[in-house]
Amino acid sequence: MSQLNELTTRLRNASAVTVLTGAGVSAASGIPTFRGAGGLWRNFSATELATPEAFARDPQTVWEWYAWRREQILGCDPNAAHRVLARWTQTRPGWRVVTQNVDDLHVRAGTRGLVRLHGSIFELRCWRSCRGERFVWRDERVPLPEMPPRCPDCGGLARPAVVWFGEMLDPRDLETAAALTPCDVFIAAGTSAVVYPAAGLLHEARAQGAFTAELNTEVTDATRDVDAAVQGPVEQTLAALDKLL
Ligand code: BV8
Ligand code: ZN
Repeated sequence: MSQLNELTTRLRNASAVTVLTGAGVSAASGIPTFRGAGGLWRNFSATELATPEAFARDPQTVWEWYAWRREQILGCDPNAAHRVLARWTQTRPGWRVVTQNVDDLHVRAGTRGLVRLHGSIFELRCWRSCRGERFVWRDERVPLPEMPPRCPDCGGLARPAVVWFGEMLDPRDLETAAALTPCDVFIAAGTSAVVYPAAGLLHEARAQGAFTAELNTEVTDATRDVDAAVQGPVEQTLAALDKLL
């Protein structure tokens, strides 16, 4: 039986399905992935810029990178992968999406009960956490009126309200995601599965008996660990799965 057929059969009989998404699901919308061709900006890699150390050293440059990404993302729309996943969460109770992406495309596609592990590129918070780390505000203006943007409360530096490398994820998000690993089917879609703790969710699901699958255009660190690896662009493979269900 082909990997796609086996995954289809498993999904048909599943009541709890968790899909972990990465940058690959937004590729077809025109947003470059981190490790793909478009992943560099002024020859910096994401792991060099998406850190509190980089921001402390040079907030202007880090904000220019985020401003460039925000402008790109605002010109992009959700693609078939986002739409299929959104419909699954709306029509199939127990089917959930956990995303590593900060581009808000799952939100714009209407995904119900979305778990965002790394925050949103359109949300900001105070660099000094003058009102606590959980005080976050939304600002979708492109370009931002002031660079770098300021905190409305203390007038100090604002930062993107995303989780940087070396920073803890919000324990509430991590708990919600972990509670979704005891499921019938766990799918890793469009992710290189190298960033933890997000990538660890696949192993947690497998350890609890889930049928695991990967939807990716290439072989990744996770491919050897999954029960079904369906190669191809996720915007096509998810649409094909949706038709077969
Ligand atoms: C933490 C938000 C612990 C920001 C992101 C050394 C020092 C410090 C930390 C570490 C270290 N070593 C390891 C760590 C832990 C680190 C980590 O995992 N590093 C990796 C690089 C090894 N993790 C962390 O730091 C995390 N925090 O561990 O804290 C801690 C403990 C105690 C005290 C303090 C802290 C925080 C990680 C979160 C980082 N933030 N994003 C922003 O976006 O600006 S991660 C960012 O990169 C994304 O959010 C995403 O999660 C990740 C990119 O991964 P992918 O989404 O998978 O994207 P990628 O480009 O890699 O792959 C795309 C895939 O799609 C590819 O496989 C490709 O083939 C496929 N694809 C492409 N097109 C398609 C497709 N597939 C299908 N169809 C297509 N069309
Ligand atoms: Zn402040």
